[in-house]
Amino acid sequence: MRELIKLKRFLKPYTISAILSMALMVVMVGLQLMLPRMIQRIVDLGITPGNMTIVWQTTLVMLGISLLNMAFAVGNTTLAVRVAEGYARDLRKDLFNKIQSLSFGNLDRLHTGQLIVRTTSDVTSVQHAVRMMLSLSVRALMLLAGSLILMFSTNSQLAVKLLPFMLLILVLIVIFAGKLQKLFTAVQQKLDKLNNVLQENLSGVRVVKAFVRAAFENERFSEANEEFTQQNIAAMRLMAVLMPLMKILLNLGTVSIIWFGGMEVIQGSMTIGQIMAFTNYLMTAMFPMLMLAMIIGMLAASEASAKRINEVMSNKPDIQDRPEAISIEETNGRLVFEDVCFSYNGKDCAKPVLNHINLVAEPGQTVAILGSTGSGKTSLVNLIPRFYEVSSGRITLDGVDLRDMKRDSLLAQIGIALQETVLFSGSVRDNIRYGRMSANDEEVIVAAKASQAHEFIMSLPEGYDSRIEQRGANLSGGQKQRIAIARALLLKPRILILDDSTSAVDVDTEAQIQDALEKAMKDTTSIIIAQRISTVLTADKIIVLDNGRITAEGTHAELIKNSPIYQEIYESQLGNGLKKATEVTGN
Ligand code: DCP
Ligand code: MG
Repeated sequence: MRELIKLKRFLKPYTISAILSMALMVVMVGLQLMLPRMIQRIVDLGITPGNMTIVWQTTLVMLGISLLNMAFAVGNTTLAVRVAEGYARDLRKDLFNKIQSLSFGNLDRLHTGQLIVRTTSDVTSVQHAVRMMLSLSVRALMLLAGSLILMFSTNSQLAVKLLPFMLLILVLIVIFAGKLQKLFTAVQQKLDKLNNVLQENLSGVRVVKAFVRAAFENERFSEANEEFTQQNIAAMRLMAVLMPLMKILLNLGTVSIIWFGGMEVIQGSMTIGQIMAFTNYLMTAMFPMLMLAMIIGMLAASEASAKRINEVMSNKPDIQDRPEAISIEETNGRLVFEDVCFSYNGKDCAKPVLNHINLVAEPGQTVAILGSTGSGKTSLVNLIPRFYEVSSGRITLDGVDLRDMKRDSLLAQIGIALQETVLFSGSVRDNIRYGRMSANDEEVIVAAKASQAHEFIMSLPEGYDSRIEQRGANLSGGQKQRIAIARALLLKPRILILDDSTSAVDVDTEAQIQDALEKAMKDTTSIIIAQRISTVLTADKIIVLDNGRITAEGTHAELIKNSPIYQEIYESQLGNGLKKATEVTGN
């Protein structure tokens, strides 16, 4: 219950509806508890003395009460549903907002697949708990207490005789509730496992097919599926035992009431009507107990869900604005790394991914970053928009530490095309405008022309209105990259970051993109990560990263003369050209 209680703040806006719904429930239970009394009245004062007036009058009253109860039931359910649905909606909204507020570091630790389960089925499960609490549990507890009290007030001697019997039922129910709780928790765990297998498989379905692992994956899925099924069957089996057992006990109860009560009737100390009321109260008391057992069992599953929701909720974004952070409006775009060290596990610089990074990018300059895979290129550029925070040292923009700026205002200065191109389902136009939906068609076309995307977009059946499928499934790698570059350019940023954004584009197109960028982004500080050396030839500054350190820095002409590592890369990529180039620089 602890985890569920932590989420009670989401009920707050619905307090009035919740209280109203419970109040209706109280009235309903009260009315329901009156019915056995009426039966008693019909038998004792109507049928036995042969008074028809009392019989039909009381019958009419009972009918009225039943109808009234039905109306109240509709009201109660409507209110309870409204509370539970509103609660779930708010919870989902908060979870979604929370996830949006998290930084890259948080997201590395929470898995996207799990986040989907948490915002959907976990919320639904907690919502069920709320509904059960609001309607069933109140009802069950009240019916139980009410019918017990009324049994005693009808005939306390008979009630006392039945007491051991009722205790037996209670003990049985407690035992069953404990068992059910265990079983439902296990069901939830198996469901989690099934979900995990499913998610991993679906997100990697292409790889599964490419490596012909379908049989293996089927096996894995079947296993999880079977475990889930068996666990469910086990839970249901217990319920299947519980129901008839309760029926037998109920019948035993009725028999003993008639046995003990019958003797009293013969002795004249009890009426037939009282016996009938008694059996009715017994029934009214039994079913809530059964309900409670089930509720307790199911709460276990909701508790597990609540725990996982709370796990997400308790995440604090790794990166937050300092209270004294300033908002930057205009920048020149002078970017300086001062002895930056960075590691993914926070402040610890013992095993850094980047170390002793010193780098100056002047306004309007193009800085190219070369380096083998895993050398830290992406990590380095991700520090500029503060996707991650430096572990030590600092990065400044126009002399101001990035951490002293409001992050939104910093991001407004930066256009970035991430290494992994992500497009959203929607039109080509909307994908390009993603960062600035107010851009007009002309601006979109200018950006698309600069990234050499205009031509292929125009060749699509509906041009800029053509639909892009989820994650850009209907485009080629190079097409996606060019749309991603256009998206970054459209922001007219002071700082442009392209992380290997032309890796899937052919060399000629890449050269055209560079030409266009040079013209369009004259005042922009550009940081460009590249695998191909041809991409970086014209850069104002080239740095070579190796194992998280800058091992060479300079223009192409300087590096080709002084840097063995650069010469090596150059030779391996443009082997034949090397002689020519050295000849040129040699002369
Ligand atoms: N790394 C990590 N956690 C992440 C991302 C990366 O621990 N969320 C590690 C993996 C590498 C190192 O950091 O050992 C550098 O990773 P980069 O992504 O910065 O490497 P590159 O961008 O240089 O490599 P590539 O050319 O493959 O993109
Ligand atoms: Mg990278």
